[in-house]
This record gives sequence, structure tokens and C-alpha cells, in this order.
Amino acid sequence: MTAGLTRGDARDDLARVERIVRDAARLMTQADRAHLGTRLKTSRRDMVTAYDRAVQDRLVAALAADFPGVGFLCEEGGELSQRDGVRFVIDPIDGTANFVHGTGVSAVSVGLVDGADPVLGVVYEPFSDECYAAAAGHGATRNGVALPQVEDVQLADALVCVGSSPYFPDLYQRTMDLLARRAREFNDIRRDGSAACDCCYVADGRYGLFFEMSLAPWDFAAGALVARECGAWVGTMEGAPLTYADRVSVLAGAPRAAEAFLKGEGH
Ligand code: LIP
Repeated sequence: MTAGLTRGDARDDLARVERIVRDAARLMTQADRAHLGTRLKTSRRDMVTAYDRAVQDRLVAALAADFPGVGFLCEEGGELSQRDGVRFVIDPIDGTANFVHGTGVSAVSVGLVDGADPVLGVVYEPFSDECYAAAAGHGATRNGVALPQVEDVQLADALVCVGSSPYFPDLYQRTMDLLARRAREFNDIRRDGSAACDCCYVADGRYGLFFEMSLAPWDFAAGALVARECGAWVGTMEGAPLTYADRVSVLAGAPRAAEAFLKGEGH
């Protein structure tokens, strides 16, 4: 049983969530790219498309039918903004800017959280057909194949993936300043534009570390669990546990790399 939340056991529940995510993601790969219905939200960098909303509507309808009584916290939320209790935490398209520009990675991310405890997570990048799934205490998989524990690399050997917090100009500048001060401690830096994918790429060893100064719970709820289940250190950039109600900073990485990053000068 998924922490007493649903009918099945954790792995059965996870398989059902993964099927729902994969189905909804077909809206992305079948999108009419000449008619994305793109609109601005909080700034010229913060966009939403008709497909974000369509994917979210399909996810919510299917999850509500399959998991009656479970709440929702969704990026395109409105009334679907339950910030505590048992809830699905949904980013219908994480990496919307990439989706709009037809570049990089963009994924459907669905987490299931009980208060501040992650229970399940699915992140599916449909263009590369890579689906990451994790249930708390049961490890993580990529396309159904178990992921090994992360290699505990040093910070100097780590490809460090950066989230630039583009919706917050002050944090964007603080991120650039941090890189100017500390990137020389890393092997090199990368920037993808999807925190959900970035956390999963820490889990599968592509990156030794990922950080971003401000993320919403839907950006990281699923991916952070995938990373944690693969032995990565996961928390805030201040070294605190993640919470799932409001925006927080996120750090995920090989334990030695994360420790060295946290010991370094302030952010
Ligand atoms: C995005 C994150 C990304 C971050 C962007 C944005 P969205 O999510 O995954 O890491 O840098 O600011 O928050 O908005 O595309 O769902």
C-alpha cells in the first residue's frame, strides 16, 4: 500500500501513475507546433502554452479517477492548489521554454507527497522517451530498469547542472555571481532548463550535482525522489530538508560533491 494512500501497493500505484503520465505526454509529441497557444505569465521568461493546460487537464482527470480522494498541487493550478496533506504535485510540462523553442528537454512531472514526505515520483521526457520512476524506499528506475546508486564523485570531478531561476532577476544575477566565484571548483557546468530532468540526470549519473536558487514544488517533487532513491544527497542549498508547499532552493548531488558545495562560501 502506498503509505495507506491508495488501493495498490507502492509499485502497483507507481506503474499506474507512469501509464497515466506516458499517455498525457503524447499531447506534447503530437503538438501542432505552429499553434502552441503560448502566453506570458509573470514575465517575458515565464510562459505557458495550451499544451501545458491540456496535459494538466488529462493528468488530473485520469489521476482523480484512479486515485479518488487524493488532492492536487498543480503549476497551472487555480483551484488545484492543495499545499498540504496527500496530494499529487504536478508540472504538466517542466521546461516550457524549451518546449516553446523546440529545443532541449521538457518533461511531464508527477509527484505524490504526503505532507512533507515524498511517496511516488514519475518524470517522463517524451522526446528522448526516458521515463524515470521512484517509490519511497523502493529505489528508482529508468524505462523500467533499476538505476544503481550514484557514484560518490568529488565536486572537482562533477559536471554541475545549474538552474538559473529565470523568473527572478535578482536570483538570476546571484546565480551568475555564484558561478563566477565557484565554477572553477567544478569539472564544468551545464544548463538544461528542466529541474525535473536535472534531478533525474543526477540520479542516473550524468551530473554530479544540480542546484537552483528557487523552484516550485512541482518542478522538483518527483525528480528529487528519483535522485534520493539513487543515493544522492537531496535538500535545499542551505542544507535543510526539502518542503513541498512553497518555493525553495534545491540541491541534489553525489554526497561528497554536495558536502563540498555546502561547505563553500555563501550563495
Ligand atoms: C522550469 C524549471 C527550470 C527553471 C525554470 C522553470 P517550468 O520549470 O524546471 O529548472 O530554471 O525557471 O521554473 O516553468 O518550465 O515548468
